[in-house]
Amino acid sequence: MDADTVDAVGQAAEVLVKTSNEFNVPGILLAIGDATGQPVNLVVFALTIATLFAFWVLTRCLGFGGGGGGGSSNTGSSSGDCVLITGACGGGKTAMFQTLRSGEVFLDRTVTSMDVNEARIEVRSEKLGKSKRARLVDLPGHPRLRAKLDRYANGAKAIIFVVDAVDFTSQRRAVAEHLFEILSHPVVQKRRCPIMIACNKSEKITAHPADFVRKRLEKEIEALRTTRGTLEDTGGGESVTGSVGLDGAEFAFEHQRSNKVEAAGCAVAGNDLESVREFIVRRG
Ligand SMILES: Nc1nc2c(ncn2[C@@H]2O[C@H](COP(=O)(O)OP(=O)(O)OP(=O)(O)O)[C@@H](O)[C@H]2O)c(=O)[nH]1
Ligand SMILES: [Mg+2]
Repeated sequence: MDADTVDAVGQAAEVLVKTSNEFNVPGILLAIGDATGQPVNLVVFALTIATLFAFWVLTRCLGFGGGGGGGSSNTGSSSGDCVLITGACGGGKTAMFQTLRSGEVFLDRTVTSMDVNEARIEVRSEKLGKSKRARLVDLPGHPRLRAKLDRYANGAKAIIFVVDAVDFTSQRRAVAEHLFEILSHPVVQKRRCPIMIACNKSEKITAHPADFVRKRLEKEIEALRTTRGTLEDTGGGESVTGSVGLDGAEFAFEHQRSNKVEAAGCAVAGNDLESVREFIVRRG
């Protein structure tokens, strides 16, 4: 239950207490009992059930208990039309999700997401002159919450991997490990999801260009592939579920057989998200 729901329940409880203080509730119940010819405890029981049902209908209508971002808590697995927004903590996934959803720049968030945000929205690419309805899913970047990918991968049509293009150099190893997890994910491979590396915060003068990020990630993934391969050979490592890159060749995104990978710059700041919108319209 989120803070809004807790507030709403608290307010409803206050109203009930106030109402029962202001009105003679036992007297009303006795009157209903007399009028219907039913025992008072049966009337109380029926009223309680009716109140709970009404409260349940109200909470569903107001959309409480959804995915925290104003959508259903459905994983979208049946329709297979989700565009997953993933990447390390602080890259700007939630800011991007909220901005795409509302059309207004959202840069307020400073806390790390603990839950998934989900919403079905209309995305328009001015460059393509086309729109598309897509279910966007913002997954938390914290390593302990990354298992959420397993829940949503079945419904994934495309993946946006958000990178903080300013802090990229210091985070490149962790970013590459996360991307490696996604590239080797058996469901992501099976579904042949196209992946966009969205190099966010590009409005900053210190942001690295998308091409730099892409090449650097290729190098890091090559290093990971080598160490993980060596660990597996000696029986000491976790098994990697799907293979990444081509055997006998240095890792390059263009060798990725099951997933097409592209990289582009963007900035939630200034709503400079055309590259992301275009990707969603083309691939989502
Ligand atoms: N300068 C700049 N800051 C941005 C941009 N996009 C997001 N931010 C800021 O980056 C910080 C992190 O953004 P979030 O959207 O919370 O990051 P996240 O990827 O959802 O992080 P987790 O939920 O922890 O995985 C916030 O302070 C945002 O305001 C951008 O384009 N430019
Ligand atoms: Mg977030």
